[in-house]
Amino acid sequence: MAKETKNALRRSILEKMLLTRAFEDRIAHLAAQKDRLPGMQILATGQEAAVAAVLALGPEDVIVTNHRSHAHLLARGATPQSLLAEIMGKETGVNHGKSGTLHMAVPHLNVLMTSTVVGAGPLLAMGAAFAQQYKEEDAVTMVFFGDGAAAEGSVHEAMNMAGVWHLPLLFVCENNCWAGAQSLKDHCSVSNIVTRAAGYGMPGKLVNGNDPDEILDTSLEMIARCRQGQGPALMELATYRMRGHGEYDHQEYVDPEEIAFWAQRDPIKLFRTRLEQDGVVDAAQAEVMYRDAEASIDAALEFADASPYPAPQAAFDHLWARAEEETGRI
Ligand SMILES: Cc1ncc(C[n+]2csc(CCOP(=O)(O)OP(=O)(O)O)c2C)c(N)n1
Repeated sequence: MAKETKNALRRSILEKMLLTRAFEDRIAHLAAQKDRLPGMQILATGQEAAVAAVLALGPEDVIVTNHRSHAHLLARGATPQSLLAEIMGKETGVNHGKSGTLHMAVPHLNVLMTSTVVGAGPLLAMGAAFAQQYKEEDAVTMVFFGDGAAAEGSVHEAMNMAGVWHLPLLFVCENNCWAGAQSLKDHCSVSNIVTRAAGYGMPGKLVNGNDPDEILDTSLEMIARCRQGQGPALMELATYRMRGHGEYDHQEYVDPEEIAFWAQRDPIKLFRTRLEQDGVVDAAQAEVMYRDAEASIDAALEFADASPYPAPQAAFDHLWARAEEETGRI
């Protein structure tokens, strides 16, 4: 990839990381106020570098994500308005206020599903990748899941069949060291998920999950491989969950030194400094990006607040998608 194209991509990555942080900081703020947001809120704070994987995809590709989805959805092009309105249960939300935060789908952006059913994503993604292969499309599927999900039988089944059928499926495990209140060593027999790739006949790569450059390079390489019909691959992002499992969870069970260690590795601070050092953005441009992100969240909140709740009689609308109408696919 030409240097200028790559640097333009790196600028977009920083922009989306800043947008995600501004979006999630606002959610945390709203969640702390009584009766402002329904349900639980699960944030990807500290994991924003994952946007690099999404930005390595083309518009024809499909993504499937999990309950920690904001970075993925914003990177894919979902607007803060439509996501915030959804989270607030409003009619103008991405799923007309019916999915709430944990099950958002954005068919026109090929975001097939967000699921909080742990381990459900990879099997669904396997189906999407099978369809892409069957229809001889030049497209791939990328599925995000956590280290906790990697312990589910469904994820192993998906990896096995993807390996057997050489599906164009990129598994992206965001290993953020925790699954709910369980640490990795309490639920996983090996120290890294990536070692399991060999068992399913696919390449695996462990990357620094707080480094967007590493994620971008590995994603581009693995996506190209999938697109060329060489079968699935697994990328593990070694990262950290900076907030609890939901905004009610204040992480009393986590050693404060562990959180402090990872705070030093904040992916946004590190990437912003690197792009400034590389001359890809200057300090003033980065500041404008930050302010633009904040302003777009202000506007999104105004929009969501002013939006109506869905009418009770709409409860049975939009429950089933017509694939050909929603996505142009049959
Ligand atoms: C099948 C299933 N089992 C348990 C849960 C409860 N649950 C929700 S998220 C979660 C932890 C998931 O951990 P991980 O996959 O590592 O993702 P992370 O939250 O760390 O990003 C659990 C146990 C669930 N939603 N679905």
